[in-house]
Amino acid sequence: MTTTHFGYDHLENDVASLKRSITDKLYYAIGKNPEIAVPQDWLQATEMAARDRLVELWHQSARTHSEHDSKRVYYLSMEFLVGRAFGNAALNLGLHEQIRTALAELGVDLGAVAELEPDAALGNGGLGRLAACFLDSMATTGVCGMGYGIRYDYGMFRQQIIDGSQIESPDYWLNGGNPWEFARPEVTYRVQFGGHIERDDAPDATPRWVGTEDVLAMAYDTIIPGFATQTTATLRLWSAKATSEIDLSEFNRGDYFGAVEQKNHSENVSRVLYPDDSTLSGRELRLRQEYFFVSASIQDLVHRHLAQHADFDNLPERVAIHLNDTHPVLAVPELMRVLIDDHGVAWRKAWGLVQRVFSYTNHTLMQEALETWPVEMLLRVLPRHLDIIFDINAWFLATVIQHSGADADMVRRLSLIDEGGSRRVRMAYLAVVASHKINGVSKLHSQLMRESIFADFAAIYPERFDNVTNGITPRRWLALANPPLASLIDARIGPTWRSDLSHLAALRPLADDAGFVDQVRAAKLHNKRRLAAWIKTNLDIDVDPASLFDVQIKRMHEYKRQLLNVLHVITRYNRILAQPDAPWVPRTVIFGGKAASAYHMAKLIIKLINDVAVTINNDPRIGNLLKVVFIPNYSVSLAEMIIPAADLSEQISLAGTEASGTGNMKLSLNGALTIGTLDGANIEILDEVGAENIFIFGATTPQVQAQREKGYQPRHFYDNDPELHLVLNQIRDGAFSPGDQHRFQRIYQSLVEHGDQYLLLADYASYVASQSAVDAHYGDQADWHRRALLNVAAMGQFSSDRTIADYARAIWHVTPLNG
Ligand code: 26Q
Repeated sequence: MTTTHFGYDHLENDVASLKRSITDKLYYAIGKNPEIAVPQDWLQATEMAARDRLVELWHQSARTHSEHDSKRVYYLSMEFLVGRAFGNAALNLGLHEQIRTALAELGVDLGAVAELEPDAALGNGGLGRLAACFLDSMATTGVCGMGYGIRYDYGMFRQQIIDGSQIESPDYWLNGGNPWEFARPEVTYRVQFGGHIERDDAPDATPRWVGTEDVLAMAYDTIIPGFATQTTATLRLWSAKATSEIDLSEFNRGDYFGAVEQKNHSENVSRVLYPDDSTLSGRELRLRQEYFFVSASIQDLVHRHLAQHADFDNLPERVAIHLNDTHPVLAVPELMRVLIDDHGVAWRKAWGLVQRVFSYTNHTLMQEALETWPVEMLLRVLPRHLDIIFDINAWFLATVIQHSGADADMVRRLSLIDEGGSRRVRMAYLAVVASHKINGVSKLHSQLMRESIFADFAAIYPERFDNVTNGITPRRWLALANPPLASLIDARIGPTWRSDLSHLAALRPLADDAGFVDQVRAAKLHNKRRLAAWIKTNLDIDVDPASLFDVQIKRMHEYKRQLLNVLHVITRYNRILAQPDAPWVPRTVIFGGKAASAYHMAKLIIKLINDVAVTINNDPRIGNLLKVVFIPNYSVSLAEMIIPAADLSEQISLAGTEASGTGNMKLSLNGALTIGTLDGANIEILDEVGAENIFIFGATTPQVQAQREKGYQPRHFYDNDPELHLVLNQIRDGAFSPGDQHRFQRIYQSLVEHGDQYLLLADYASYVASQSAVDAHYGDQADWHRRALLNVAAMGQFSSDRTIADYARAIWHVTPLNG
């Protein structure tokens, strides 16, 4: 099938044409005159003018990929944490300055209207943001990519801090309309739930899945522009719609409100993003969400395949389907079902195709975060898929018994069904058995993955396991977020780093150019002033832009050890009080991050940070030497402001717990020095920047294992380190919670009495010592910013373009067009 080119692609990009497009949109699409337009109208009109230009590239890209007969990559993800689209579109189109000028000539300030765009926060954190970076890089490098996910009505909840505590409220991001999406009512699939299976007596008769309650999935498409290329990618998100049967059947019984309720029930499936919270696992609505988007996506891609090909024989040559964690793994039995039940493909043949099509990325080793679903629930919600999973399990176990001589114990360990207690399906095992490649997201994580959770599988299928270290898009995370630094870089090495980040290495010699290093310092100061002004306006806290900005921004999780950071903050507070006249390096410690709504300890840590902040910020003896700021509602757009202003990047997870991290890459790319453990991608950052340009502390993974094996005793550290002892007692005895002496007792108990699961006390002394080394280095500003520049220069490896090139070559077997 060829795409017809109607010759409509004619939009010009000079300032006059842009002005014309914007005022036309304002007049005809928004229905307003410039005289009565409010800033939101100008934003929407400008977005639509930019979008028209993207549409031309979108069609162009479809033609190009069709001419090259590109193999398609489908990236299945429950989350796409995209953030704002406008600045990114303008940047990628190369129209930022023209649009700024066009708007200025219309009397509108680009910066001010751009701030009005809500974030598309359809993700929790790292995994969702990674998916967004991957779309950007697929578009840019010319991989024929499509992201499939859910068009949640409510994205990641909004976080307010009230009296120091997190309060959640819904994020109805679609309120003002979404000018970036194209509704596709004609692209609608039926998704079945419940019912039962009917089988005829004939041995190979196809089972029929009947008596189901169905929901419709309707497509919404968003264009993902590539940077300075003619190629784009597409994000197709599914929204749930009630079927007309529902309306009719209830309606005919005269039950109008019953019909409306039913409709609501069906449409709830795409209502809200689940917060990353393992305690919520097992929720049936979450299972329905997973199946809903996966079923629509599989039907859609099968439909597209059959429009071009007579059968499925070449499916693995034409299509790669990637599973972003196990959340979309029901795509495996769903593709089996469609092939077998809907298209009459034989079981063994279908399974052979499936195994060559799927690949899977694991993002966590933590046992409690691995997805399992009760057999009972699957039987009720997806009976046919449970059948297929049992068949896959039977095939798999028979194969391992035959080829590896597995004994009963090994069979029990390998089984896709956990028979202990209530029977559950192990989704990660299903993903491993069905995929030709399984990868972790950093070298350490991939190694630990092979040695721990998938050890038995790695013994059977060693060739399937691989590493692909994460990356970030340099467009959003440097070009867009940090114009002062970007233009300094441009002035010295040119603009090509945007498409090939390894070019940043050319900055290395400039570390010896005192003039340039001073410009880097000035750019950082500019960004810090901007953040300080934001903090003053929004939180009414005075922070000194000359102080060291120490930043920890990420989801609140015990393993990430925000609490270790707090222990250091209190230690520093005590030390300043003890020696007020010592030459302290002034610091501003900045936190940001959301806690899952049911994660009580994470919420208590937020409260502690805020109460410590109140105590320290209002202590006249401290003055400007130490400030603590918790920035509420951390988001992609806030990250774009905070990251360029950071001096120090806190990456302090317990070794062996953070799969990769990607904030670590963003901060270093923006000239922050890392203080971190030998965990996740920190290790690879260390390899690139060199030990002199990073602050490494704490136990290594083998040391953590050894510590645990010999029986970790946190109380030993409490008893033997007087500074630590004092800090823990202060937390326990209410030094930061005068109104409620016992408020933080549970934090003390979890550390001293309940085993300190993440070994904070073991790493405390080395962390505090490392923080003192940070102070010493910060004192020499020229040298500090020289090291900061060397961090920037060393980040070439961590572009998501490199990551996508790795996936393209080793996993998807596709050739990027702009490679
Ligand atoms: C599971 C069940 C029910 C509800 C929610 C979830 C859920 C949702 C999101 C579980 C996990 C997540 C997200 C995980 C995540 O973001 N992991 C991070 O992935 C990054 C990209 O690879 C890594 O850099 C981080 O190290 C990893 O923590």
